[in-house]
Amino acid sequence: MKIGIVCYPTFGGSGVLATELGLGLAKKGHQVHFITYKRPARLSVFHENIYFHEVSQVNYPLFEYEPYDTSLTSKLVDVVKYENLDLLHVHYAIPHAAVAYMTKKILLKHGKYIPVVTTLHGTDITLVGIDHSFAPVVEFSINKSDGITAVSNYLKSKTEEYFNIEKDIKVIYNFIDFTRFKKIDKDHFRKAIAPNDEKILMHISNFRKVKRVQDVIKVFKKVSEKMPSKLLLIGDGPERAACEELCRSLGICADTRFLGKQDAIEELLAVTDLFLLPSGNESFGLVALEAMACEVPVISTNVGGIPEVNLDGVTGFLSDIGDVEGMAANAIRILDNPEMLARFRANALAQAKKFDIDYILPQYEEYYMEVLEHSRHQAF
Ligand code: GMT
Repeated sequence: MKIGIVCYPTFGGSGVLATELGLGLAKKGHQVHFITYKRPARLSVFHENIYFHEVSQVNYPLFEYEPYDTSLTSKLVDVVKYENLDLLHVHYAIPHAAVAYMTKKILLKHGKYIPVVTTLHGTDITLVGIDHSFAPVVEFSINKSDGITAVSNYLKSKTEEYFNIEKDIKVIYNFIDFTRFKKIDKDHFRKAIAPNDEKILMHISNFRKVKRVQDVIKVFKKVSEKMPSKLLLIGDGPERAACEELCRSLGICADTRFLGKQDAIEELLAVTDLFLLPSGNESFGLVALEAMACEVPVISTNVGGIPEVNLDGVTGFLSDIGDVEGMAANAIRILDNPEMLARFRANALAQAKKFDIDYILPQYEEYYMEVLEHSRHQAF
C-alpha cells in the first residue's frame, strides 16, 4: 500500500507515534510518504520504503502568519497525485483533518478519490479542539474523514461528548517498539548521573502547562528529603524557565539536571528508577508507556487515558491532579522497598507488552483495508 502520513514533526507524542507507525509500516513493505514542514525527529537515517516531502512555506510581507494550511494542501495534492498514494493518514486533527478534506475535494476534480484516516491524539480535542476558534472546523473535518481513530477509550468518549460525530471512532491504542525500548545495560550512565548510587527519577515532556512540571519538581523535593536521589528533566518548552526558577528556590539544583530535548531517551530510561507524569490531562501518555517498556514504574495522575496505561498499585501509582503529597508518598514507598520496586518493574514490562507494535500495527493495517474497501463505493 502507498500511504501518506501527515503529522507534526516535533518531539510531541502525536509526531512520535506517527513517525514510528510510518517506520513500522515501511518495514512491512508498505511505501510511506511523510509530508511535513520538517523532517520528523525520529526519522534521522535512511530507510527503504520511506519518502519525505517537505512543505515549503511562502514568505510574503503581507502575511503576518504564513498560510501553512494552504501550502500543506498544495503539497498533498501534488504528492498524492504524482506518487499515486492509496490513502492519507493524518495525525492530530488541527489543521490536518481540514487540510485532508480540502485535498480530497481538489483531487476529486482530477478524478481521484483519496481516502483519509484521521487519528485524534488528545489536545486536538480536549484542549485546543473545543476552543470556539477551532471547534466547527474540527467537528466538520473529522466527520468528513473516511476513518477516525482515537488513541484511547477516554479520547473516543470525550470526542463524542464534545462533538456531534456521525461515524464510529475506532480506538487503536498507541504502541511501543520493543526493538528500541527495552532495558539495556548503561551502568556507566548511571555512575555519571548518580555516583553515590542515588535513586534516579525522570520526567519527559514538552514543558507545557498541561504537563504540570512544577509538580514533578515539588514531588522530587519531598523524595530527596527522604533519600539521596537525582532528577532528570528531559524536553523543553514554555514552562522550563519557571521550572528552573523553582529548582533554585527549593535549593535542589545540585540534584536536578535539565537535559533539554534528547533523541535516545531509551538510554536514559535504562538507568531510571521511577518516572513521574503528573499531567493535568493526558489522552494516553505515550511517554509513560515508553518508560514502562524500559521497566520503569510510573507515578502519575489518574486523568484522561492514563489509567488505561498505568495500573494503580500494579505498574505504579495514580493520584489526583496536584496531589504532590500523595505522589511523593507513593514514590518513596516504591523506592524505599527493593522488593516492591522489582515487582513493579516486572509488572510495568508485562503491561507494556500489551501495546507491542507487533500487535497494534496490524490493527492500523486492517483499518486501512476497511476504509479502502468502503471508499471504493464512494460516489464521485
Ligand atoms: O502532550 C502533548 O502536549 C503532545 C501531544 C501531541 O499531540 O503530540 O500528545 C498527545 O498525543 C500523545 C500521542 O498520542 C498522547 O500520548 C498524549 O497523551 C497526548 N497529550 C495530551 O492529551 C495532553
